[in-house]
Amino acid sequence: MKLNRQHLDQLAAPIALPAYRADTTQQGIAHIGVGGFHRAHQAAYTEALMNRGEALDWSICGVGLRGADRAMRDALVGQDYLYTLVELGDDAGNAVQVIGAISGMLLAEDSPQALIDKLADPAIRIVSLTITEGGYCMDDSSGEFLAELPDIQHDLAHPEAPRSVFGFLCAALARRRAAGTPAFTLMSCDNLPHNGRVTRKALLSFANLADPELAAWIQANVSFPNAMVDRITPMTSDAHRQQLAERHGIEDAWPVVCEPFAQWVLEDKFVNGRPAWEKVGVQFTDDVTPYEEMKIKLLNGSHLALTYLGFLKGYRFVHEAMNDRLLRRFVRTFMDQDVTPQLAPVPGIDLELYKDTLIERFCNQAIADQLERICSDGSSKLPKFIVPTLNRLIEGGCALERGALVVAAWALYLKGVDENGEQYRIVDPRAEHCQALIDDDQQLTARVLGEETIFGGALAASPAFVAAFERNLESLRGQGVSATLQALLA
Ligand code: CS2
Repeated sequence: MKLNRQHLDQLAAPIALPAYRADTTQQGIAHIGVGGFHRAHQAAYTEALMNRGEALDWSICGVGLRGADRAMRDALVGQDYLYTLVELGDDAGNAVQVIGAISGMLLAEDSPQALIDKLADPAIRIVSLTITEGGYCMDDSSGEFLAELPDIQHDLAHPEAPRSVFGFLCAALARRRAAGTPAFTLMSCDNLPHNGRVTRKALLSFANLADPELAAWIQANVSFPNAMVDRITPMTSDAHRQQLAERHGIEDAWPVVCEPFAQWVLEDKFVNGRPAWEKVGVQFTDDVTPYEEMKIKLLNGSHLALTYLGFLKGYRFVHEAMNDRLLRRFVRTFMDQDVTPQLAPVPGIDLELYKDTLIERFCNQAIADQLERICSDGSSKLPKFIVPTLNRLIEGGCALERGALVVAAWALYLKGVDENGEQYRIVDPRAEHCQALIDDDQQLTARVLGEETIFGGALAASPAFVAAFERNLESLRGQGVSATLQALLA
């Protein structure tokens, strides 16, 4: 049965359905970047509230800025924006839910004006973002806005027909200011340390170049809450679609599969109201810093520690890599020895238990999370997820062997062929640039570690790190992943 509103009443328990009427809702959030994660996280939390009869004026209007977003819009529009969320755990029952919290989706490509109108609409009081770690146009080593990027230059020259997220946000905020409409909260849901602060810096940098008066208004009127967001959400595969059709009779063009676990810790800084998300499990706090540091360094950082080694060894799924005794021990040792000593105490969280849970989550076989997904965009994930950890290790005179192995594995992964001779593609907007770093064996170390946009300056400046990197790279090449790990963990 094809998923749409008309067919909803043919679905029955255990499939959970929207418990509210679509015609009683109004859009209050515009979300830029409708992918699996948004649909498994913010939209699911909002749906839970709507199912209690609340937040009906916070329905979500999806927004796509890239040509690639058309496929998602087409899939959703064909089923009245409904989609299925399937939670898969190894022992938990598999919860299946149809979600209706998204009630429309606009594509910048179709009409930049319609999109600016929407973002300027007084009913929209929150604009949220999942535009990927690399989407904020920030130089990771200097922390400065990359104003010279072609899309940014384009938007500064053509403010009425923008392409970039910051161009659209400024165009809409200028309209709100002129019309006397209150500003919106700009809420990042990407895995960046201090994601609110980074969003603020990027938007204000752009606005200052475009119109300093507007920048001052934004500074005074827009808020940028920091958030820690967490839910492992693999890429939807054809197998997922087929499973849903076979097991539950639902034909969904783009369902979402995720783990049962979800967490959202959020600063309560909303200038124009917000849904009462605290009623459905969101934790509000004054300072997200310790939570996001814990999550990014332990979860996202360990994902990177696992993924390049696992991929080189020939694994393609996270749980497969975790079933490798050596890899699993390496990841846990990295968490315990390298990351944990750097973490501030996290209110209400037992770090040992948190790490046990992470290991369990990584082992989830039912969701079959793809290593390719974790490997992707290394050039923007490494600086956020792992370089801060390495910098602290170097500063503290700590052991560098494990950290250096992670970077060496990434460098070797860029060759595009694993230990079994299997070739694969490098998914990264900067793939070509990164692959050029490892082209010439003579220069490899200096080029890789000297790549400041990814590693800053500290790795290349540390003779101990350089030596550890070279040892590990040589060992990976000569001995392979398993022997390298065996020696390192001995
Ligand atoms: C992953 C994240 O893409 C990655 O590298 O580490 O997508 C991770 O699955 C999420 O942050 C979990 O919340």
